Amino acid sequence: MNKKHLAAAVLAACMILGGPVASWATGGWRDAWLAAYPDPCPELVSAAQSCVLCHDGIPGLNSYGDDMGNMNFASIEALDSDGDGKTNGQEILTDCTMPGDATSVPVTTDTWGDIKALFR
Ligand SMILES: [Ca+2]
Repeated sequence: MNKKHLAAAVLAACMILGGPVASWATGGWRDAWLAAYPDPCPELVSAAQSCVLCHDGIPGLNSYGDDMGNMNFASIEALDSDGDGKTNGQEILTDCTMPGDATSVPVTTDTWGDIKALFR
């Protein structure tokens, strides 16, 4: 099995197993991210649980994952990791878009903050 096949197999296992990967080293990052952002939109929770929030392959990181030097996620909220003009904080906290994917755009003109405000 070459590296490409191994990476694909690990990514598939991560996406299929979801919960059990919590015991992996990278599961600690996912859990820390979910603890730091306890109320993100469901799409970002799903992305975190399936590893694609920070990875574009295993062990490859996307631009947001590359910017994570530590688990202080707030310290990279002001950055625009994917270069789409929106800060990571804006993408996570209001737009519900992927901070490591410049092609990820809001599905509605309402922000996640607007939607949450409807239920306050
Ligand atoms: Ca961005």
